[in-house]
Amino acid sequence: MVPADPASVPDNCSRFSSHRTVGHLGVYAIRQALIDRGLDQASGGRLEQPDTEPDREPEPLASYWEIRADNCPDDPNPGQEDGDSDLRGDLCDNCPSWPNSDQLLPTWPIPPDDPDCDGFSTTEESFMGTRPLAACSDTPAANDESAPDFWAFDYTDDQRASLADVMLASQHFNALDPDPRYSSRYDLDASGGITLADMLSYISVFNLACTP
Ligand SMILES: [Ca+2]
Ligand SMILES: [Ca+2]
Ligand SMILES: [Ca+2]
Ligand SMILES: [Ca+2]
Repeated sequence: MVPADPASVPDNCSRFSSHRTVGHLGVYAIRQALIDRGLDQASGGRLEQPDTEPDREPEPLASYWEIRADNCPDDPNPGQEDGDSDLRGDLCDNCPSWPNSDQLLPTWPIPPDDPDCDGFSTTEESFMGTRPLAACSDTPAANDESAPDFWAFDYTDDQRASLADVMLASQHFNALDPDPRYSSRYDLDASGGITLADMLSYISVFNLACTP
């Protein structure tokens, strides 16, 4: 038998190698496209490369690059921090301490530096002694949770700004610091007195709940 011309024999190894190279080039091209669309591994948690090499076989694309949703697609946040666990990263969450995955805001005004979106800035909450990173008491049952309060309007910790809260505040009405009846906890506008302005501030939230 006449030996075959080596040049005419298909080289399985070369074809296989070429297949893998083309396949990997495709993977890298797709990966680059993902990077261009904001899915970059530099920000962490976005693209992962599992160990695929031991079997020496071409890997399906899906297993080669596992793609996870980025909780802040437009901002680099390698740690993917999400303090309120609403699947929006802290960096791009309009209320990072209030679970609102739809990013809808409460009906009351939100001042600057109000991460729990309860209508009071961290400075105001520090003055009143409420929790700046938690807007709502854990349970709707009244008076079953210890201080400090969560929502400044809600003295009864029943997750609602109601007549019961206004009645409690009214016991301190017209008390000016240092009157013993004065307490910064009831001084919602930090004016140094429990005045009509503090009572009237309930109008915008009356009978509303603090739950998202
Ligand atoms: Ca969040
Ligand atoms: Ca949130
Ligand atoms: Ca607040
Ligand atoms: Ca209440």
